[in-house]
Amino acid sequence: MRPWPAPAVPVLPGRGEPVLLHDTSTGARTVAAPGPRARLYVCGITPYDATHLGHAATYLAFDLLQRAWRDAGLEVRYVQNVTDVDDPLLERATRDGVDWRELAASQVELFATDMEALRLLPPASWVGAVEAIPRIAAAVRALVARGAAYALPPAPDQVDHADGSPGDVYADLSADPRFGQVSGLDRDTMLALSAERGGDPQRPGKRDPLDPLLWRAARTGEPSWDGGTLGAGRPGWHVECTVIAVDDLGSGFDVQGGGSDLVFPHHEMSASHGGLLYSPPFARVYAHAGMVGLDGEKMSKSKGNLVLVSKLRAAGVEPAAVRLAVLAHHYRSDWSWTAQGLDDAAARLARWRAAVAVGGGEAGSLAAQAQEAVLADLRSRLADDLDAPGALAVLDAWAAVTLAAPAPGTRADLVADAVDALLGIAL
Ligand code: 5CA
Ligand code: ZN
Repeated sequence: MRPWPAPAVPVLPGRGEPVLLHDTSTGARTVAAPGPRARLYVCGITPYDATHLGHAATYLAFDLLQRAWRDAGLEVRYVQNVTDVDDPLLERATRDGVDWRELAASQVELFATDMEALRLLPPASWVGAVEAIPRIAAAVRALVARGAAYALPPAPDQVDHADGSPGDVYADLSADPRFGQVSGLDRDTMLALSAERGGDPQRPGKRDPLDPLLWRAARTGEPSWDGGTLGAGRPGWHVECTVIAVDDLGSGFDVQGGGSDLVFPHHEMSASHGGLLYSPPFARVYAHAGMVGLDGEKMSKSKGNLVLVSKLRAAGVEPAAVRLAVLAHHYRSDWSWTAQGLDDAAARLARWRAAVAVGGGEAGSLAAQAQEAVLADLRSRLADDLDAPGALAVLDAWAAVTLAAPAPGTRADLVADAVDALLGIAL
């Protein structure tokens, strides 16, 4: 897919610090990418509804990471997928009487527009599941060939159940000694989350209730593709991300990212497939953004309690204010979107802009030194597990001092560039 256009990113003097990130799999902070290249995969949208603030917050977290990496001199390669064929998308299309491909295409388009408005760095490679199906099918066949996957008997509702085609194919988790290392969860929790998040632990005939679907045999009324020896069908969700990530970034890439709702089963299973298909580990670090809610509930397409980026834009809200409202929360915390948070962000943006307009000064002056200190402090806040609230506090303090002793007509260009490059906000 063609990604949205990239925003301009000013190059700052000096260099940022190596970025430390909390790794879900170890619970410890670690250097996110030792360099000189940084390879990032972030799980993309399932395009059946418009971008909500939760999605935006997750992508913003990894946008901050990339900006900090670039500032630290790393060459960043960023890949994102689009889950453009999946049960929820097909169900929504059927419910609304639209073609699933048209629904996906329209939502992908809207997402790209939202991302561009929010000035998110686009992925170098933006890959739809559908376009990757031949490669995914090959990976599933490879798992079957090495005894790490098995087919169930054909299901009665399969299109070709009578002609000897195999049934649905599942990964055999007992083939993977590393299974469980990403999430570190106990089995009961895994079972509960599997049922909640797209798994089918109740399905009879599986060797282990947790075994995830790799290939779903064709059903009447569902799209399907030729899977070779797998028969006609479509891929399971986790193996899609495994293949799309490793094909582009190579096994052992630096950071696998997404929201915390993906820790289990999605990232656990993707890592399991990846570890068996290629040389382990699948990724070096697993990083997860907290869940954004509305009125105390997780914001989700299925619950319908959404604040849409596109609606806010249509209502005239400045995207920079949306960005700042999100960045007021640490990426790992769970938080709720509020109108007050947006008002606060707009007020903060106005204060920073007023300070930039009067906060410059000659080289060597106190005002110039204050700007250099801001840049150093922003860099150290962001290198510390992307502490955006800490970065905002640095700027608030600078703005307060600057506005108390303004030098009208002197623009604080260094601060403006730093906020633009590191936080993605143009002042
Ligand atoms: N297509 C899959 C990933 S392969 C998927 O989870 N799609 S999604 O559209 O449901 O979510 C897209 C991204 O937004 C994922 O990284 C997900 O973890 C994140 N996300 C979803 N809901 C929220 C939320 N309420 N708060 C924060 N992040 C969220
Ligand atoms: Zn994914």
